[in-house]
Amino acid sequence: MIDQFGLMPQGEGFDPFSVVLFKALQIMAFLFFIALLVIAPQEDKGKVDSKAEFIITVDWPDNHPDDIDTFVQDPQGQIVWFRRREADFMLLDRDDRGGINDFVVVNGQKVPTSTRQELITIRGIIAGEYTVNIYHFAAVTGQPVPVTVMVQKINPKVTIVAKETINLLQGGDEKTAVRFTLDAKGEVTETNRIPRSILQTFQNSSKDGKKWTNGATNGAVSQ
Ligand SMILES: [Ca+2]
Repeated sequence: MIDQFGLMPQGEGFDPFSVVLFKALQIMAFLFFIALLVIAPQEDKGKVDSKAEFIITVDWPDNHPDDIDTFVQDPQGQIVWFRRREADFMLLDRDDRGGINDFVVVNGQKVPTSTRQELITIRGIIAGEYTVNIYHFAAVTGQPVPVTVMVQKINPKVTIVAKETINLLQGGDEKTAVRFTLDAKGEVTETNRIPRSILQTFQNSSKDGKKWTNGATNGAVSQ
C-alpha cells in the first residue's frame, strides 16, 4: 500500500517492523523532550528580589584590614551610620570593620570572610536630596584605599544612579561619593559630587550644645 505512491526504494526489502520501531522511537524521543521542558527548573539569573527602592553599596578591596564607614543623610536631615543603623526609610545592614570583625569563631577557629562591604537600603520615597559620604575610620595599612560606591534604583527595574571609585587617603578622611535628588515619585532628578561633610553636622551640633538625635554626642570618630 505504501509503495503505491512510489516512495519506497525499489529493489530493497520493506520491513514493516523496522518502520514501526523507528516511528515509535521518534515518538518516545519527542515525548522525552516535552517532559524535559516541563520538569526543567527555571533558570535563575541572579535576579534581586528586594522590596527596597534604592540600594547603596560601599565596597573596598577583599581582605583589606582597614575600616571604612558609610554615612547617608536623607532630605529630612536624618543620618544612617554605624551608631544608628536605622533612620527614616534607611537601613545599614552592618558596620563592616575590616580585619576587626570580618570573621566568626567556629569550634575555636577563626573563619574569615574576604568581603569588605557596607550596604544601605532605602525602603521608601522622601523627595529631596540624599548625601552619601564615606569615611576612613581605621587606617591600619597607612595606604590610600580605593572605595567603590554604587547607588542602584530598584523599581520598576534595576538602574545604576551613580557609581564612583574614590581613594580615601588616610584615617579621618571623609569624602562625598554622591548626592542625588528624588522627586515625589522617586525619580532621580539630579546627581552631583559637590563635597558636603556629614561629620561636620555632628560637630556643629556639639558646639551648639545640642544633643544630636542620631546618638552622636561626642562626634562620629569614637566607637
Ligand atoms: Ca565600617
